[in-house]
Amino acid sequence: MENERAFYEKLESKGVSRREFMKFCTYLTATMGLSSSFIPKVAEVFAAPTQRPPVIWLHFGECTGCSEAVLRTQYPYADDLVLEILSVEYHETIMAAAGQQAEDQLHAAVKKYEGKFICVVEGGIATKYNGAYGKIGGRTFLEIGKDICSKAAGVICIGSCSAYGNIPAAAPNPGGYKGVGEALGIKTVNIAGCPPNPVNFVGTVVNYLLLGKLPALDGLGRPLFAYGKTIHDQCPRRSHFENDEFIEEFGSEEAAAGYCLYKMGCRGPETYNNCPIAKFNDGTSWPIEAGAPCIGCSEPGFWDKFTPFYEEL
Ligand code: FSX
Ligand code: SF4
Ligand code: F3S
Repeated sequence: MENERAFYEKLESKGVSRREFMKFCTYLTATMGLSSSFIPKVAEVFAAPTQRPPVIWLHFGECTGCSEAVLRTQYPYADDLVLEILSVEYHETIMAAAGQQAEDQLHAAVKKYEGKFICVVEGGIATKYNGAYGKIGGRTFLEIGKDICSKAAGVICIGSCSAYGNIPAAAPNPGGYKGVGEALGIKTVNIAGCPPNPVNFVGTVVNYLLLGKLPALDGLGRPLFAYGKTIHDQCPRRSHFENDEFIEEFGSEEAAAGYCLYKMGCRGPETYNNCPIAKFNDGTSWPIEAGAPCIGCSEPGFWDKFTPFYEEL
């Protein structure tokens, strides 16, 4: 109770009312595919956390856009997410330590929480030439991945690079980059997308804290609540060529169909993600709403599989 009061006071000091917070919890609960009776329980995960799972967050071959996306989650504020519902023990981008000090912290955290920590991984792993195409502190990504992921309670791949290889694995891929699951031969939860939507990461973590288990996954390791439908199935532009009113508004069936970006190469019909519903930057917009065709960033084989992007499927 005391904690809860302090939590809401802190929110208010940041200009977020209790009402806005509950709106976020409603949105998150719906995104997670849970019934509205879960809204107060979801709120409690943030307001009165009972457990803070230790997290070790690794970076391999990537652009750090995934961390950028999470750090820009308006609510929960990154510091709340990082410091209050998770106990992040190591994260190169946001930690103050560097060099040997950072390495020491990593090894101390792995030792202290062995078998108990969640390993979040950004970026793919170079596998050719014993992993020579990617190193930190004298060790290859391959060595680090083998060592640390094998000691974790579970591995969450954030972004398509760690999930499936993505841009680091694009042709000609001299370093032999692969996704973490494939490179290490392990099962991972994959929050796909380049970048992924932070709400899908937050939803996965909250699901774990709330129900004590990971959400149901598809055959590619992606949480079904977020990746269960194609972009096309949920796309508002689809209605334009299927709805008589739009056809009338646009003057002809052809003009209404032109509003759809299919002929510009849209990969929405083959891409599983919840962008049309979750959107980005606090629901501001998403690629197709902004006029850009979906390029299939949450699918295995992206980037190569979908290029040239402007060619019709
Ligand atoms: Fe990859 Fe993430 Fe794309 Fe970038 O770390 S999924 S290149 S947005 O940053 O890994
Ligand atoms: Fe489908 Fe893309 Fe057209 Fe939307 S814009 S209806 S996702 S093809
Ligand atoms: Fe990616 Fe397509 Fe969404 S490109 S961000 S899956 S609309």
